[in-house]
Amino acid sequence: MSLSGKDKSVVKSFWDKAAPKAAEIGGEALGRMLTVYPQTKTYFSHWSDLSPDSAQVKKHGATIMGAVGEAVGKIDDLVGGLSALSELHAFKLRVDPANFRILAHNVILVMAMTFPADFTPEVHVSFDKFMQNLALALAEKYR
Ligand code: HNI
Repeated sequence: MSLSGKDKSVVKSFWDKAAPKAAEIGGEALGRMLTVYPQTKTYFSHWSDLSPDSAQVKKHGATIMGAVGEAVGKIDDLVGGLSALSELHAFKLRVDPANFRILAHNVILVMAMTFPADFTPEVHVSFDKFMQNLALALAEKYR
């Protein structure tokens, strides 16, 4: 399901609002993913603390959301824009791409928690489509 011009503008203007809180949102989303979907913990077994309060989880949550923010800037070419990151996850980290959707779900949940007024159904639809397209782009090199 490709992003319409309207989806892109909705995502960009919502991101302008969310960006200052991106690091915090990423930490919360990653912490929830690791707690609620414990199968995702296998990829982070080299970390000493996988709890939601973990400094490593918070730091990596910020890294992930930094990449999501860059992806907003590359919204017209997610596959090209995310190809290096896709390659890293496919060949070096060997992350099962099913997990991208699991993380996307958690990011959306935390967006809704953090911005109850701004995360309208209209924003939800477009942001969900964006995260699904981002997940697809990250899975592109798995072939
Ligand atoms: Ni992901 C590293 C972005 C989903 C497991 N990941 C990164 C880095 C970025 C990143 C950026 C740092 C790259 C570098 O060092 O050059 N990851 C993203 C994005 C998504 C995502 C944008 C989806 C929205 N990653 C996932 C998922 C998993 C995952 C769903 C596993 C369940 N990522 C990792 C692991 C690392 C990683 C593992 C290395 C972490 C470390 O510190 O060793």
